[in-house]
Amino acid sequence: MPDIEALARELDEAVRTATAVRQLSAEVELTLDQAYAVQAAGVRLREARGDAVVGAKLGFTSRAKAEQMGVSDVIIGVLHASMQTPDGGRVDLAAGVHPRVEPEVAFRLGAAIDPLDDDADILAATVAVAPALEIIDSRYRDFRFSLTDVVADNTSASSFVVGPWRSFADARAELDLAALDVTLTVGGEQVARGSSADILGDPVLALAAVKRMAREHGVALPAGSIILAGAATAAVALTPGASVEAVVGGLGPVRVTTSGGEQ
Ligand code: OOG
Ligand code: MG
Repeated sequence: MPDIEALARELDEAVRTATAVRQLSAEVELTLDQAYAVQAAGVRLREARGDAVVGAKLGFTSRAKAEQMGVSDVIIGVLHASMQTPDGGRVDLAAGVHPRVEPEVAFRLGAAIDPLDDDADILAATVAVAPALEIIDSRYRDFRFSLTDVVADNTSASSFVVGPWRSFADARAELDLAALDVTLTVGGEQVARGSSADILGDPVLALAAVKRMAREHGVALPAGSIILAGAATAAVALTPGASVEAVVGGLGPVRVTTSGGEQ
């Protein structure tokens, strides 16, 4: 039996010291359930430090991401308060191992959703939508992992930036959320391009997927939860002093700059 708590502490230490560790799968064979148990134990360690759960994220909802990382199953991870960086804010690369950025769509839940409640309507509970950037940072050497490795490592979650929120009802009435052009630029140069359709065919489908995955893997969806639907394009390595912008069609831009991390 793998020592779930010890593995969670090892990954938590890797986050806090920004030091890469060897892939867990090189030494222990984890089942998917055990990998989610490691993730949950890591969430408890953060909560014990006062770092509240503020939402959930999906990974590998686009072909571009699945191909980039060689993992094709959709995964769920947990977002904490300390991970949120304000729009236009700065992320310190020295606080990470080898951070990458990816353009996403974010949703916000007005009310808590109990994933075990068949009648809980996550679409009806969704009040807002926004363009977003996710900064992922695998704690594993060379940013390489198996499905269970990346699940245990809280799906590489590191930080995220949410652009201007707008009413979900208004956005759905005025825009085709399944056909928004997505661009990622660094220093004014376009480094990735895609469409919101690349996220499960329609990012709105991420909401039902989050509820299903949260039920399967014991993830909480408190009121006010921010849901990251997954990247529309492959992720791009961050360099020091970069100004990063994603534009998600009519949802508009979201920005972050980087500091630190000079080698
Ligand atoms: C895992 C996280 C994937 C996404 O949006 O697909 C993810 C990784 O690529 O390290 O966040
Ligand atoms: Mg992501």
